[in-house]
Amino acid sequence: MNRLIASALLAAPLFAMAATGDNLLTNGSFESNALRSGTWTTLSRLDGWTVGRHGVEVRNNVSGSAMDGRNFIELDTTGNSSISQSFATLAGATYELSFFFANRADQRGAASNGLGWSVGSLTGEVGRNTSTQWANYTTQFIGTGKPMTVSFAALGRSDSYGTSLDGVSVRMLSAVPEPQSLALMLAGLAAVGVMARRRRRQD
Ligand SMILES: [Ca+2]
Ligand SMILES: [Ca+2]
Repeated sequence: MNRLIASALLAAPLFAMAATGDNLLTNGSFESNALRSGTWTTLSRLDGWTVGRHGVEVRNNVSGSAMDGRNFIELDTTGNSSISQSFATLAGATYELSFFFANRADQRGAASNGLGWSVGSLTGEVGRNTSTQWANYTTQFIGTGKPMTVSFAALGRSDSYGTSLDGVSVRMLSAVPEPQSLALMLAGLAAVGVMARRRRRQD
């Protein structure tokens, strides 16, 4: 019985899932630039992001519509480009990267499309097809305790037509136990130990 109580006390702080946290990324939905509907622009700087050699194409209701808000981006601008952003992490905490991707209606086909992503040491590819529907991709990773970087890069033929990206977020799903939780847990274990000793004395 005491072992059960002790196990429960130990497990509680470790499995307490925090409510899905705030987006740790700045400008993850690419809404920082005001664009009129039906217009687009290629920028060499983008709020929150480090932008690759060929810039970033921001669009508002051109060759598709945003998944979230008004703006979305594409990384095959005048050629295949990239963006990246770093964020602070807690060692051992679980995080989730989530983003949405879709191909243009006026695309040049699967060989021209595709988006590579990476976060920490994880990498992958999406969108190497002709689907024009927004699709969601999520992956989980563990914080290193140091700043980590999320990045995206256009794949496929570098021909100024590529895969669109919107709604990028990194959220902490569960933290490591907080000092207060650990203190409570240790106090609980001490109480269980005292009760066990008393019971043994009574027996
Ligand atoms: Ca957006
Ligand atoms: Ca392309």
